[in-house]
Amino acid sequence: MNTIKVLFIYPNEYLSIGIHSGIAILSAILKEAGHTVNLLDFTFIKTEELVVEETAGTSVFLPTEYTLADLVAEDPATTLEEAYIRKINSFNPDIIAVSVMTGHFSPIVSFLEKVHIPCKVIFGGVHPTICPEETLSKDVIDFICVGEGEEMFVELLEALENGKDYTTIKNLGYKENGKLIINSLRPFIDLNKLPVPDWGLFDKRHLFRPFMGKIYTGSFYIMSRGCPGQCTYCVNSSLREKQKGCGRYFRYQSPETTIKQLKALKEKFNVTWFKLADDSIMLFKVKYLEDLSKGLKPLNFIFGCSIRPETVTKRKIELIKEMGVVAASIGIESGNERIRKEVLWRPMTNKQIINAIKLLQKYNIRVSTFNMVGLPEETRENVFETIKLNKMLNIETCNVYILYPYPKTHINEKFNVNIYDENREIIPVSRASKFNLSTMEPSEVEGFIMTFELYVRLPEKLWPIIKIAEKSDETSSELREALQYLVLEYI
Ligand code: B12
Ligand code: SF4
Repeated sequence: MNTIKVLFIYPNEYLSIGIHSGIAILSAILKEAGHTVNLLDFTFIKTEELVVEETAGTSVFLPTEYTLADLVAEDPATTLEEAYIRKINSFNPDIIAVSVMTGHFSPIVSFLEKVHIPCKVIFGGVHPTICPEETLSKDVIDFICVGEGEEMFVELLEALENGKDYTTIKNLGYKENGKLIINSLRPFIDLNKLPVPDWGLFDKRHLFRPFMGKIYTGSFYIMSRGCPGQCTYCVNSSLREKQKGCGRYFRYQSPETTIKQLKALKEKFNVTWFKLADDSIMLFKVKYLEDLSKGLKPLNFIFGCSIRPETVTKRKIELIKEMGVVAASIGIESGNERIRKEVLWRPMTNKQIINAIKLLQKYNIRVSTFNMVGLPEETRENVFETIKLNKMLNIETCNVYILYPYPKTHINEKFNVNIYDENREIIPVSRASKFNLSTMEPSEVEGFIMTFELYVRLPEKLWPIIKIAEKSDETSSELREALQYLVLEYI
């Protein structure tokens, strides 16, 4: 072998658009090391007819001249197997590299068990990092990457290329005579040494961004790794624990690196919009944001970002506004302070959330919130506290999810949740209500997913009607449609 041919697989959901930063960084690094990289991305493989549901939330983005549905309209429907075989035949990889979150794990393992695999397979990403033994125990997987992959993957490919010993490579997991071996971890890498992520590996449609009636070009970009938070439903505590001794867990690159990289992405891909994927931009120091803002302002980007409400200050908001931030997402998660503090370990008060959101709104930054239902100890009344908090803040878009007890999180361990079904497959995120962690029935929790935004956006007088729409029968579905229409046309 001269150089190694690496085929990344991104087992993403259909049309869940956005460039995967992990794969894009690894691809740039592998190409720099002289390898050939290709991608099998499930995002645009049209396996089913697209159903575009216009939800109340989409209204804030205002219609644009074309939609994502238009972009895929001409795509021929195919199966994932056919797409895989075509790619394998045309590229003929030496190694298949799969990046997985927990939700992707069982489907992609079953997929690989079904198809013919012509070469070695390595898995990396959040799931192999938090559940290394489980991942490596699968017959179809030869290697895993635990934690950061930049240096490990280059060293592994070099060893494979030259027939050298790979058994001492840090962050690597492998099998020896059927035994699972997971090597120790290396120090965290210097984020300032990372190359510009290889967005060119991905389908251009990942850069499609409708916002406020216009279409922008761009995707996710991340300046930091880790998070100082301890939230009980999040894998961060477990990632921190696992990587103890690797260096400072919450780490970030310099503003100069960010400015240089965003400039390069603008030149190459005509980028006008970035979603900063860092857990909270407010965690960066004032001086950092000053430098960032100074360097980014002349580039005229618009940005979306995430914000932890208790970290907000007026000065930091002024700076992000100056830099081009036009939208921010904030995790409310629960409107009940006790649940938020004692169950979720999110110590911020309602007052802090209200002040943070009002301040953002004052600076004309559009706010979307993240909320959860189905929380341990949660009652129907508590859900209405979350709804009312969103309502009083005039939130333009609220996202709501059912809490999923991801492996190795505090909640998973406290309630000893088994996330596997009878076939040892991970229960999908779409069936999270089945974990039954709250005081409500799973059907009631699912009902809130379908109606949460209607409760937020329609007057309280209509709530008894929305309650009828919480059910999953046909009449309720028609009623939801009528209520959605009401929101879109009149509110
Ligand atoms: C941006 C982001 C998103 C974006 C984009 C996702 C994406 N494709 O990158 C969007 C908004 C789409 C998203 C959605 C979701 N996300 Co998300 N997301 C993130 C976030 C904030 C940053 C990811 C990132 O860019 N990291 C930086 C890159 C460089 O790191 P990385 O991907 O881990 O890659 C490194 C290593 O893992 C390794 N590596 C990764 N892959 C591979 C492969 C190989 C072969 C090798 C060798 C190495 C390797 O090397 C890389 C470089 O060091 C993370 C939290 C976080 N801070 O990581 C959550 C996170 C990944 N998301 C999470 C979740 C739960 C979701 C959702 C399920 C939420 C929901 N309820 O809908 C959805 C799933 C959507 C989907 N399509 O599947 C969880 C995953 C938990 C878990 N156990 O799986 C995380 C960890 C958040 C959290 N703290 O709990 N997410
Ligand atoms: S603030 Fe967000 S990323 Fe940080 S621990 Fe909490 S949920 Fe996880």
